[in-house]
Amino acid sequence: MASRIVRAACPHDCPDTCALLVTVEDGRAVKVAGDPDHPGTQGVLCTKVSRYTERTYHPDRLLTPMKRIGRKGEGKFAPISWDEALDTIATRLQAIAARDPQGIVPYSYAGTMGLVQGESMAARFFHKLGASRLDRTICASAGATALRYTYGASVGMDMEHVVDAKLVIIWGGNPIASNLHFWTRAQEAKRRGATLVAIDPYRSLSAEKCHRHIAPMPGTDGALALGMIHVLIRDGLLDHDYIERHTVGFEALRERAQAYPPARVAEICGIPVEDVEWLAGLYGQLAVRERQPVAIRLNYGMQRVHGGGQAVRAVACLPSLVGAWRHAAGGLQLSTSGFFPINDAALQRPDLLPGGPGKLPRLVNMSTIGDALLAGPTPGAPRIEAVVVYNSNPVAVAPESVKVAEGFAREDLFTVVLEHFRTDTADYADILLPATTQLEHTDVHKAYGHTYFLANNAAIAPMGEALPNTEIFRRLAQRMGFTEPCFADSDDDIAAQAILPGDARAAGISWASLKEQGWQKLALAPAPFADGGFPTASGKCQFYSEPMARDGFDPLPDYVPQYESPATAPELAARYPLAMISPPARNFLNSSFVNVDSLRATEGEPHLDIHPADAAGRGIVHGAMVRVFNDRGSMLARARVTDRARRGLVVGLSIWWKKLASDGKNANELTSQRLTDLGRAPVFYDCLVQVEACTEGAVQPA
Ligand SMILES: Nc1nc2c(c(=O)[nH]1)N[C@H]1C(S)=C(S)[C@@H](COP(=O)(O)OP(=O)(O)OC[C@H]3O[C@@H](n4cnc5c(=O)[nH]c(N)nc54)[C@H](O)[C@@H]3O)O[C@H]1N2
Ligand SMILES: Nc1nc2c(c(=O)[nH]1)N[C@H]1C(S)=C(S)[C@@H](COP(=O)(O)OP(=O)(O)OC[C@H]3O[C@@H](n4cnc5c(=O)[nH]c(N)nc54)[C@H](O)[C@@H]3O)O[C@H]1N2
Ligand SMILES: [Mo]
Repeated sequence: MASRIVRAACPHDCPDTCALLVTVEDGRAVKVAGDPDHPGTQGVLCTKVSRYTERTYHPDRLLTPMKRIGRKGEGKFAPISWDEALDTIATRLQAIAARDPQGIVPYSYAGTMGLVQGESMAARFFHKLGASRLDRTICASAGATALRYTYGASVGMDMEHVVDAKLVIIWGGNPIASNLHFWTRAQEAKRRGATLVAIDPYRSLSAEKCHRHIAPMPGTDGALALGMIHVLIRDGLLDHDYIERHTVGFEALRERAQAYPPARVAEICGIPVEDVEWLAGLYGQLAVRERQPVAIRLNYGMQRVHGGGQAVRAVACLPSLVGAWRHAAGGLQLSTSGFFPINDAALQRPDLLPGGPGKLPRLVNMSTIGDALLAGPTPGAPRIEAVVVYNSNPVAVAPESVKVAEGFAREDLFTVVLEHFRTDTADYADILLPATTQLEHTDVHKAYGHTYFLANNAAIAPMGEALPNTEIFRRLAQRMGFTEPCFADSDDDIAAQAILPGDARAAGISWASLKEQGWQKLALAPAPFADGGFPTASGKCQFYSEPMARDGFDPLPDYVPQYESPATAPELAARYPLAMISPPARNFLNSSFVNVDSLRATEGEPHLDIHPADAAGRGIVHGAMVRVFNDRGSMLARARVTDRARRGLVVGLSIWWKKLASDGKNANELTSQRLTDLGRAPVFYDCLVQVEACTEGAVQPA
C-alpha cells in the first residue's frame, strides 16, 4: 500500500490556523493530524478538524454542477455539465453587465481563510467585471477598525509567551471552543501561578475554568474598561514613563474616565462594584507595582454589539497605561493578522477595476445583505440582479435572515453558489457548483492568532467533478473574454505572489520554502512594542485619535449603549425583556460542520440556556421546547435551565443550519441588521427577545 504524509493547513476561520499532516493511502486521505513540530498546533487538533475526512468524504458532497429545478429555497436540482453551467453563468452575467455590472454582487467570507482560494482569482474576476464590491464586515471589522485607530493595525502580543504571564484576562472569548491552542497555553500559565479571569455574560466552558468569572450584561464592556481606567488613574497604578513616551492623549482619556466611577460602571454592567475594583486593582498592582507581565486575550464576543468598536478601543488602552507591552508575556492580542506582509494588490488586482480610482463600483455591506437584496435601485447603482456566493452561507449566518431568505427568493435574482454541500444558501441557487475542500486544492495561509505562514499542499485529487474556486473563476474569466495574463495564473503562481517581497518580517519565507517545510514564523521581536513603535502615524498608542475625529467619530474611547436595552429602548424591552446572544458552539465552525453527523450528534439540537429565575417566571422547565421571538422572527429551541446564563440573558449556541433544526430556523431569525459604532459590522449580540414555553413538546431532560 502506497502511504505518504502531506503537509497541509487548516482552512477554517479560527485564530489557531493549525499545521496539518494528512496521511494518504492509495490516493485516499485516511487521517488528518496536527503537526507535532508546529509550535502553535503542538500535534493537537480540535474535534472538528480531526474529523476532516468525514467532512471531505461525506455522502452529501456536491460532485457535479447542478441547475435548479424546484422553487427557490426548495433545494431541488438536476446535474448538468460544466460547460452548460459556465455558459449559463457567463451569458447571464454578460447581459447584466451590459446594463450595469454593479448589478452583480460577489458574496464571500471565510469558509476558507486561504489566500488563494479566498480573494485572489475571484477578486480579479469581479474587479475586471466592474461588479459591486463587497464590504466584508461580518466578523471582525468593528475591532479591526478600533485597533487601527489605537495601534495602527491588527497587531498584538505573541501568545506563545503567555505561559509566563501572571494575569490572563479572557475578554469576550471562549477559547476552549474557539481558540483551543491559546487555551492550552493559558492553562500552562495557570500551572505556573497565573490568575485567569473571564469576562463574559455567560459562564462558558472556558469561564467556568478560570479563577474568577465577571459576568457583565452584553454590550457593556466599554463601561467596564473605562471603569478600570478610572481606578488605575485614581490609584496611581500607571506606567508614567511608558505613557509619556509611547502614547497620545492621556489627559483627555483621564477626563473621559472621570465619568466612569466604579459604582456607575457596576450599575451599567449589572455586576458588583467589587468586581470592577478587584480587576483593576489586580491588573495595575501586578503590572505597575510588581512589574509582572499581564495579558489580555481580547476577543470577538464583545464586539458584536452597538458599541463594539469603542469597547475594543477602551480595552486596548489598558496595556499602554500600565506598560504591559514591556514584556513578551504581556500586552494584548485581538488579532495578529496585521503583522503579515501580504501582497493584496498582486492577489486581487484592484488595478483591473474599470474607471480607475475615485470612480469605484458601489460597496455592498455583507452584514445588511437582506436589505440590500430587497432594495430597489439607488442613485448611481442598480437593483442587485445577480449574486455569486462562495466561501459563505449567508442564509444561515447573516443577521435578520427572514429578510435574507426573502431576498434570495426573488424570482428575478440570478444566484450562483460555489459549495461543498447543499447549505441553506445553496438551496436558493440557480446554478450550484461543486467546490474542492482543503484536501483537494493548493493554498497558502496567514493566521490571526499566531505569526506563522503555512502551506497547504493538495493531498488528494478533487472529488467527483469538483473544482477549486480559482479554477471556476479562471474558466468563467475565459468565457467572459478576459485576456489579462493574470487570469491564466496557476494556483502555484498565485501562492507565490501572496507574500510581499522585500519585507524584513518575511525574510527567508517563500512559497517554495513553505511548500517544503509546511510553516515558517515571521521574524518579530518577542516583545515587539516594549519600546513603543506601534504602526500608527505617530508610532504611539492613540488614546486620543486625530484620524477618528477627522473621520467623524468620537476621538476618545467611550461606552456606547446597546440599541436594544431597557435604558435605550424601554418600550421594546417591556415586550422583549431578555438579551439573547448566539456565540459559536464548540462542535461547529460557524455553520460549517453542522451537517457532519458525529459533530451534530454531540451538539444534539438547538438549545437555549436560560437562568432558573427567568425560566420559573415563564413556566419553563429544563428540557421543554421554548419559542424565542421578537418583532423580526422566532425560533424553537430546547430549554436548558441553568445559571450559566446570568439573569436577563438567554444563550443559543450557534450557528445551526436552518434545515437541520426542527422548525427550519436559527438564531439569525431574531438578530437585527443594525451596525456597530465602528467598522459597519453586525450586532448579533445586541438583540432583545421574549421566550415562552411551547404548549406541546415538553419532555424530560435526557
Ligand atoms: N468551535 C468554534 N470555533 C470557532 C468558531 C466557531 O463557530 N466554532 N468561530 C470562529 C470565528 S469566525 C470567530 S470570529 C471566532 C470567535 O472567537 P471568540 O470571540 O472567542 O468567540 P466565542 O468563542 O464565541 O466567544 C465569545 C464569548 O463572548 C461572550 N460574549 C457575548 N457577548 C458578549 C459581550 O457583550 N461581552 C463579553 N465580554 N462577552 C460576550 C459569549 O458568551 C462567548 O462565550 O472563533 C472562531 N472559532
Ligand atoms: N447569530 C450569529 N450569527 C453569526 C455569528 C454569531 O456568533 N452568531 N458569527 C458571525 C461570524 S463571526 C462569522 S465569521 C460568520 C461566518 O460566516 P461564513 O463565513 O459564511 O461561515 P460558514 O457558515 O462556516 O460558511 C462557510 C461556507 O463556505 C464553504 N466553503 C468552505 N471552503 C470552501 C471552498 O474552498 N470553496 C467554496 N466555494 N466554499 C467553501 C463551507 O462549506 C461553508 O458552507 O457568521 C456570522 N454569523
Ligand atoms: Mo468570525
